[in-house]
Amino acid sequence: MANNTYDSKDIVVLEGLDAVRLRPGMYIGTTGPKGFHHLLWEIVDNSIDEISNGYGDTITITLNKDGSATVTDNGRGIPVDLHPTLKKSGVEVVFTQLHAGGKFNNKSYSYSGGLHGVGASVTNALSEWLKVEVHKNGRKYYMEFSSREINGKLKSGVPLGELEDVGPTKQKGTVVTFLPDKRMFGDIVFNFETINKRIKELAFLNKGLKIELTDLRQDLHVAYHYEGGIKDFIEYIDEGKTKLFSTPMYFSAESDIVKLEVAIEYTDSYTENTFSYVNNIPTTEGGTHETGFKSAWTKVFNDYARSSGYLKDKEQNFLGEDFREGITCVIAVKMHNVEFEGQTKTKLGNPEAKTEVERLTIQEITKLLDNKDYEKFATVVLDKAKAAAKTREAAKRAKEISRATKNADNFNLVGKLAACTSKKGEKSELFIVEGDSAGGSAKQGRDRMFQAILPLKGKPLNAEKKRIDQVLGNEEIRTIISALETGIGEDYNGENLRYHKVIILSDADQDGGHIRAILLTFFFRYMRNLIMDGHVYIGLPPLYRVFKKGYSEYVYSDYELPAAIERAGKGYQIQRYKGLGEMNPEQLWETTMDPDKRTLVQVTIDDAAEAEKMVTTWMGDNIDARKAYIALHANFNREDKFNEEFMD
Ligand code: TTJ
Repeated sequence: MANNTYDSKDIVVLEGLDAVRLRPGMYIGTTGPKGFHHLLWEIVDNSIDEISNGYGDTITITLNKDGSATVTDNGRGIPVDLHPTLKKSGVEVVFTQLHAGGKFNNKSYSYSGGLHGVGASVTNALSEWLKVEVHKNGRKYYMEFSSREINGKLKSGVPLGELEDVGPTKQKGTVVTFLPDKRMFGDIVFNFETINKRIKELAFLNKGLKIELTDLRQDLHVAYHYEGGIKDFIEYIDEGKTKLFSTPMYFSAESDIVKLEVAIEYTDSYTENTFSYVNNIPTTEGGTHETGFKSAWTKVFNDYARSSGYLKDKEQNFLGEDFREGITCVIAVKMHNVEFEGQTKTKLGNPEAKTEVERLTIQEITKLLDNKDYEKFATVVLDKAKAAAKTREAAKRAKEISRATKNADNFNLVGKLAACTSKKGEKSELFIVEGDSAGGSAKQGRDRMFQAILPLKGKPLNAEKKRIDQVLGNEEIRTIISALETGIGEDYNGENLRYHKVIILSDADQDGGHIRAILLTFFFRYMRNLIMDGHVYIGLPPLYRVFKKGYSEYVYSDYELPAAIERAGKGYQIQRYKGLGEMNPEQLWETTMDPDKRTLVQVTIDDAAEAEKMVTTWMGDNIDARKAYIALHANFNREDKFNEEFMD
């Protein structure tokens, strides 16, 4: 604005859709890629609602060459008749009326009809244009909106005309095409992988739903359809794991408060993997529904152990965690008026979800356990719990060791750690360096003010295959645990984190990749929040140095090498670094450690289920599955792709 003085004519009452453009954060969280894709999910949600209410079975998403996206379904179609009080067609209401409140992540989802159109107006408000076709009662209706300047002011999502009957049709359903507005989102475009991952999850969560994605920009097409729903989801996550019972246990139940679906399976692993959802939204931080389920599961199986004589009178009950060792579990809840809490607003807060999920779970498993077919399942659960309880005792001892490392006499364990001078965690970095020789160079080359070095001599053990007591018994792992000062597992406390950047520095070869995968697996299993909170990084060492008299350039990938050679010109030489150990301290500093010059890749986990599958496939014991996975994701080891391929 040219001048900063205000008078009364500048004070406007924000009306309708224009409010969305002024405070996009309130409606879509951010105007980054996440908010951009939110526009699409607002539309898709409507179609999912329609289909889960029993109307239609197919959703298609098309990413068009002009940057717009088209969503179709074969449901009943948005209402076309006039809204009695608003005197506008249903279509116009859906796309121009802001849903009251409109606060991001605080919507009351309609899972069983009634509240259609929630949020679609937000997509319209933030689009350059939006076009709707409704196929209903044998007629095709059309309406178009655009965001454009009217009397010198940019107005959001204004109808170009009324809803029109444009002729007969044999189809049924709704077709919406919209172009996100560059004035809001700049150069952001739809990301095939982001959408692909989410629709796959939606297909698992909504059994029977057929969902297709076509990317016309790059000629890609995928389609998902799971008749088994979350049962298929479990089988997908556990592909390649050794199962203790032939098929996942599954039940669903409904009351006037919640609709509940659970699938659960035991594998021979030692960790718990629970994925919960509310209204198709992942609740990464868990919440009341998860608590209710867990409490029911523990109660039912302890009762069963007593009544069947599996637990003798004087023996103690199993703990909840004993029953959850090696489980993969998907809990999907649908309910109204959800409240999300927690740091990332992904924790369900509604107290009634705990009591209802607990009640329904007890009721349903009790029914299943009366069935002879599930006798074997119950035995699997109890045997697993018994083994878990036994190692829990051993783990307790090991945990005491881990806690003791926080005290004065941890000298032995952190003996190899070269600590930094600064005591401020936010400023401090820990380099976990492969090999003693590279570790030595890193110690000499570092800025000791804020950079600590921990050399790893051998390969630390594979966290995926060991029980917690063995993991904690490993010296390399214990050194890492004591250096970070957070504790592990349920004891993990991010506030005590000694180094806010934990940087894994390993060679750019197979062994280095393996060490990196082992460390990430350990963090994923025992310090997941370290990754979630963005503290874990991969350092990228150079692969080559191209040099001649008076010229030197480091090259970080094969792909960049030809250009570097060209820049060097005649008479150049190439030094190829086979490992970090070949660099002297100065070189290591300037290529890999100096914050002004280095490249770090932050490790993130957006999609915990996919990351879980990735980690088990990569680190678990099913070699065939691993080979298949590597073949599919061939650039897993390319650091620049790390986020996309491994965790993100
Ligand atoms: C609501 O109840 C009366 C009959 O129509 C129901 C309805 O609105 N169904 C409906 C809406 N199906 N699909 C939509 C829809 C689809 C897209 C792609 C976008 C939007 C905003 C709504």
